[in-house]
Amino acid sequence: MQISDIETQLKELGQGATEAIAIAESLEKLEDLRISYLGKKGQVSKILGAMGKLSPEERPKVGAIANEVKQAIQTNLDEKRSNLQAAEIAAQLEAETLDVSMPGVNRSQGKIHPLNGLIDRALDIFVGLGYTISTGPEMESDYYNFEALNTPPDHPARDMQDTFYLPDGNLMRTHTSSVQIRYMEKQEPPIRIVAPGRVYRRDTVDATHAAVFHQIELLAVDEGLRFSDLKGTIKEFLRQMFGDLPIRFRASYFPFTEPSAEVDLEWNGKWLEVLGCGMVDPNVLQVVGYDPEKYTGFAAGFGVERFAMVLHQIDDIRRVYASDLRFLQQF
Ligand code: 2U9
Repeated sequence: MQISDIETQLKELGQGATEAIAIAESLEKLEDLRISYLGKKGQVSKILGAMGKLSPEERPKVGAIANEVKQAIQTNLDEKRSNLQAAEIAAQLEAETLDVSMPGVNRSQGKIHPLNGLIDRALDIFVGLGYTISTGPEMESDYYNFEALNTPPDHPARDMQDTFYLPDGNLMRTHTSSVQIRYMEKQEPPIRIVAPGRVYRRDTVDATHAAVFHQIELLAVDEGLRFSDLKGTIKEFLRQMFGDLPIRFRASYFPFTEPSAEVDLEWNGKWLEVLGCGMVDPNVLQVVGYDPEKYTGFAAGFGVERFAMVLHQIDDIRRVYASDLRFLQQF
């Protein structure tokens, strides 16, 4: 083989490479071309393999041309690669373009449930009046729920129809008064506590009755507490809760208070019953070891759902638990 043949072949190869690189349309294709031209077993190497047949004087000449061609191919490849990469990034940016004029995704913010909001408000008022919050178990013994609260064995509240009894003889508390008995067993007067929590009644569920509802109960025991203290406390609480509405006390009966009263609130021309209260029955004080000659107490209790229904004009208690956002978003 003549030196001129090798030269021609190298130049033609360089020409062909330039054309092939120019039309390559992907980085993969470009890599194939690089291997095909400049790889160890590539076309340039193949031509240079024939150099062995040339004279020692001719070899450097051909070597120089080969280097030139190699260099030219490499430069072409590099240039094309950066062009293809730029095009790839441009295409990616185009595809990922964010349209800032699109409407945003609305994530609605969570809110306090109206019942919890009301419980928080009521507790805040009592804490402001010097009361401490106290809680206790929802599953109770007959003793803490009834016996200690002066509720006789034949009282209707103890009936199977009215209370959820558990197979082991325990029951689901029907009021939070059991919390106050437990508290009094451990603490000496003076006491001022407020007991919020879930209570259970085996009742027919309708628009105004739920099997599970929430109560807040209040208890104060001290020397010299009188019915007027109870009245003042209730009046102040209702004033902070509902505003300055007319209220009235009506004589009533509860096993654990004597005397007892129910409190009504005049709302839109109607008297609505909102809570029960009374002076703690001396028998209850005796049971927890307080001297009824020395101490007197007053107590009050109300249903949170009933309060919410009056305050927010809700017609059916079941709405409060339905988790219907159309209802909840009104608060
Ligand atoms: C002790 C002694 C007495 C708590 C009281 C009421 C009156 C009352 C009802 C209101 C509606 C229950 O939710 S309701 O069904 N409660 O009328 N509760 S006095 O008396 C106590 C509490 C604890 C040791």
